[in-house]
Amino acid sequence: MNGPPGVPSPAAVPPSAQPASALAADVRDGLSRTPKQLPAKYLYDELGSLLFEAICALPWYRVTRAEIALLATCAPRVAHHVTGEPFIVELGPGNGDKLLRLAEAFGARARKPHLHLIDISSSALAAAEQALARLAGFTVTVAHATYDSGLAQLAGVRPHAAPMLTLLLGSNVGNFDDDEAVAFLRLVREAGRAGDWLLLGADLVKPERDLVLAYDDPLGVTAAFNRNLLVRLNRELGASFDLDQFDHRAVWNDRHSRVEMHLVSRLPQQVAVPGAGIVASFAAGESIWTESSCKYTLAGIASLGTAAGFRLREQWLDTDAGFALSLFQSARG
Ligand code: AVI
Repeated sequence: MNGPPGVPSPAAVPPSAQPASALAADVRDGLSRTPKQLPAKYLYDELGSLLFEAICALPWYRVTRAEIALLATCAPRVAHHVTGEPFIVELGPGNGDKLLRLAEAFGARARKPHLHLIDISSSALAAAEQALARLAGFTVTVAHATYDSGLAQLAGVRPHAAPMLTLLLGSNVGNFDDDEAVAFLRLVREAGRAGDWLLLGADLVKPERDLVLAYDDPLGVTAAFNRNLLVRLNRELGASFDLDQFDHRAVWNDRHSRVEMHLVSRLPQQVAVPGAGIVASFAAGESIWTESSCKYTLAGIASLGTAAGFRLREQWLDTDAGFALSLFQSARG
């Protein structure tokens, strides 16, 4: 989602549906700012999505594995709370693995939940749909859309009487800054009704060394994920970024409780980006800020939900990996 400086989510516009002009406008704007920055949503072209999947398998990036393990404990409790024949929406389902595990906890019901996937990546939607095909009796629908537009369409898709459970997992919320996160969670709440549910996965503050290793791994996968953004700009906007002249850097920003990813220019240079109509000048050591990943305390997660109009109902914690799942309910009246 987000985080990236001022961007709502890794979800914004599907790469395939992304008009070149939107990318061009964002690049023109972002590279004219001080500090230079680019929306993190542009990290997720086809190769970027594959690299992110590889990141999730790295020993140093524990978010995905911790969340999947925690789902085993929490899914039956979620199913206990969310009664009836729910409409379950996942924002950014990835390969569908987490939703599959959660949905299995509802499997004993005579009337199965309706699963609805919203993602900017058509390849992720296809993979998730395939994974969920294993579930017998569940209806699965997809929206190839940004989170915002997918949420805006929900009223027309959701069966009238169904309680809604929205999943925002994988610490995607951390890619927003706190104000953006509250605004986004409010959007989620407003897309539903009083009494609806939100399951939020969020990564916790942990020792700086572990955080930096998670975003600057010894195999260089995260570096490739970050630098692939320059590959994309070269391909889609005819830019002339020399990959050898930009270093990946991950830094812990204690004041804002976030890991920031940057691409740092090794030397003074000018880079033409014809598709955006600019030539960007870099000083040696000057960076492009490409992503922020906020890290939370349990109380901080509760406050985000409360500020957006939710009430915390239950929280599950992996103390070893430092990860939490929180079940919120939209406040009534
Ligand atoms: C998608 N998002 C929650 C990931 C994160 O941890 O911020 C993206 C990521 N960037 C580098 N590693 C993983």
